[in-house]
Amino acid sequence: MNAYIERVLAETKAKNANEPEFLQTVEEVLTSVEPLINAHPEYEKAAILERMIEPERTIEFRVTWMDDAGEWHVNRGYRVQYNAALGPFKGGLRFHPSVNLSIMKFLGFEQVYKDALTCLPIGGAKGGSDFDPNGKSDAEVMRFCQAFMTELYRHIGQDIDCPAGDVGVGGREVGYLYGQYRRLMGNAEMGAMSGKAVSTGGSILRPEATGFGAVYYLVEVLKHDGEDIKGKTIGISGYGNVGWGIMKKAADLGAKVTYLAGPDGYIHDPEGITTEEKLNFILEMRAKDSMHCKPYADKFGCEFVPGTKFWGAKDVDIYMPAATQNDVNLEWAKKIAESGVKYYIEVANMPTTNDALEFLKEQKHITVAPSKAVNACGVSVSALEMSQNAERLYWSAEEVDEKMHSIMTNIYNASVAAAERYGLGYDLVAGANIAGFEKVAEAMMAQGIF
Ligand code: 2IT
Repeated sequence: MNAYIERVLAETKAKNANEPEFLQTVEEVLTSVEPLINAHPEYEKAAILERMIEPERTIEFRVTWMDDAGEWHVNRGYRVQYNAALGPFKGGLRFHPSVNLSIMKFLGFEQVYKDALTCLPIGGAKGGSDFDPNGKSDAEVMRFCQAFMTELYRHIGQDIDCPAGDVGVGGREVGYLYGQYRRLMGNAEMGAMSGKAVSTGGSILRPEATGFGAVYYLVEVLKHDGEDIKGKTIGISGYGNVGWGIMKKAADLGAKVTYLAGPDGYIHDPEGITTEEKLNFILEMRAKDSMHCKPYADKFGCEFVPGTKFWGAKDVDIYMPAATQNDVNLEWAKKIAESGVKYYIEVANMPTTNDALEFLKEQKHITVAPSKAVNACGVSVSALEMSQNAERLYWSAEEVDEKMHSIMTNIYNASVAAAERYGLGYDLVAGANIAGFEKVAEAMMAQGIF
């Protein structure tokens, strides 16, 4: 390995030994950009890697809120403002009990390169809390969001940092967060948060964007092999916003999601989750209880297999993990390889452990696509929301969709080109890392060392 990368990796591991998810993504990205680092010896003198690994700013704060019974609770809030070389910090907020600094830093680090890939003027950040919105009343969620923003507001702004949603933070939460921001600031600075409802300055198609974009990217991957998405079957994990968007767009294009995994097990619907009734049921099911997908099987009379994942099923053409990090480990990756499936398209942030990712990439019969590229349409439409807010205009669905298409095609093409430029062949994972990394490094070099 390149000596500079090796040294920085060792230093990063020593310094952040208690942050496994963060180390996982740093190792994955740094190893794959080796040809780029080899080609730029000046990066070492400018301490590019060290500066990319250290967030520009990390904010950690107390969030105190009252439940409906009048009991007080204290959660921990975060905002990791990772890198703003390309534009204001941008990235989602995650509310989930698993949230800790390691998860925030891994998500923030990934966000920097994802946001660079979009070619829109946005830096990378991530935030959130270990608050669990599941099972909370609407009033509790509102009070939590208001308490969270009462600290966060002083650190964000349309030209500073624009948070949005992620796991556990959807339109409702963004609404409450933005409402509190507006109240505290005394102005309607709409570009300070994205993922807002259309009625309050949001962009049309933002809820659908991540899932739709993932399917647009998939279409490019299939095109490369002379394949059509029509008639293809897809297995996904996760039925949050992203999974829902995939189901919807796949159905629009004549494909169908036939496997769906949730925290409680998986369902198999050979007919596909394609009708409006089924898609709406998914939304209702998630709103009621995001921990169980079994109600879908009960309602539509299909198979439910409790307590396991469907990775390894043979009667599906494409796997799209869209749940959360480290969904697919080496053991599952081996089952995926044995199944004979040709496409492994990551959608959730870092859904694959590093050894599993390496293993899947080595399988000649599988094309692997990285989440950084595949799920970038969500943040892209967030950035388009910022543009619309700055213009004080709303764009039509056609306008937004057309931009979504071209952004995703560009990301795919830029990834293919970057891998080829560095002699790596058709490597979508390294290609995306290199293309994103190159943009950030160039901007940092241009701005001087600090
Ligand atoms: O992971 C992601 O890209 C997001 N959660 C969306 C971030 C955003 O700013 O819309």
